[in-house]
Amino acid sequence: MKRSRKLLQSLLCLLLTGILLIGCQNGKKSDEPELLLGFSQIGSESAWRIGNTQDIEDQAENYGVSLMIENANQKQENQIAAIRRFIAYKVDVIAFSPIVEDGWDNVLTEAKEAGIPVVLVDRDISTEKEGLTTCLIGADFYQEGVMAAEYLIRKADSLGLDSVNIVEITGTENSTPMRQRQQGFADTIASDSRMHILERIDGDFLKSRGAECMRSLLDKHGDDIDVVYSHNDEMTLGAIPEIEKAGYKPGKDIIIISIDGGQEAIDVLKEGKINCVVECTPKLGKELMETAKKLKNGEEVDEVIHPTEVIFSDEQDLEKIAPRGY
Ligand code: GZL
Repeated sequence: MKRSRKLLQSLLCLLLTGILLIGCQNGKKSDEPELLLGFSQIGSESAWRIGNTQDIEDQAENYGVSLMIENANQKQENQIAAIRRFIAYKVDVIAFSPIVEDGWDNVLTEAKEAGIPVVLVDRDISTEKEGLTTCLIGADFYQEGVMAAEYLIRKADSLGLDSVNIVEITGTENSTPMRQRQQGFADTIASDSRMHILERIDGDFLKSRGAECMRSLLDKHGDDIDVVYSHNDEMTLGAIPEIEKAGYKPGKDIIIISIDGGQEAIDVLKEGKINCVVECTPKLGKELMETAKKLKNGEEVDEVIHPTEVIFSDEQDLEKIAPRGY
């Protein structure tokens, strides 16, 4: 009898310890108030986006944050509707990645009037109104454009080129990454008389559009194209087979510059079919959870949080690139 009571007591202790550990493991102390975060995600248009969603879900788990996540399937109206649902649900914090910069004033005014702080993730908005958002957590896209152009200038120097014709496949019209990657690149090549932009075409960050755009650019400019500057890996990966079908060697006959740094593009970089990939990390979840917790506790938050980013290019030992995780 005594033995079975002892056994029962030790089993109970083990069970209790297990429960406590799970509670701590979630990063939320048992006495910490629940934090309900509503997040509107643009969609699943790229490996970058899918990686960003996964990281936010993982970090919500790690930080013990209750996450309501809605996928807008590339439609601004779906994001606006989701934000309205978060307001009705009285979440503690709203976060979203705005597919385009304009058109948010009304719904963000409603969030402000409801006393719910809003965090921008990945992309920015453009507004005349004050105080609609608290913080922007995302890449310095302008600097990404600068790094892409600086690579091209070094590449032109190393090849001894005296004229460089560029076609640019841009991301979603009026989105922050599209605007700033274009501006950073343009400003950096502006003083280099060798550089000429033959044409810019909107690929909407999609692989299928990247292929269509490349076909059109090749039909129009053919042999004149020296460089493709693509605003994301998906469009680059769509464009490369079209370049090969047209009889050109990507990475050799045509210099290929891309942005994001997902595993698939890095593998193609290692094959020598892409020359440079500028990193744009999708791993913004940790900063989002820490910012949301600060807002919940009424603490000050930084206005802008930029992750550190690098470039991967044929100037480096590519075997040293660690697995990318997206
Ligand atoms: C960049 C992000 C962009 C990626 C694309 O932070 O907004 O959107 O570069 C994604 O892959 O579609």
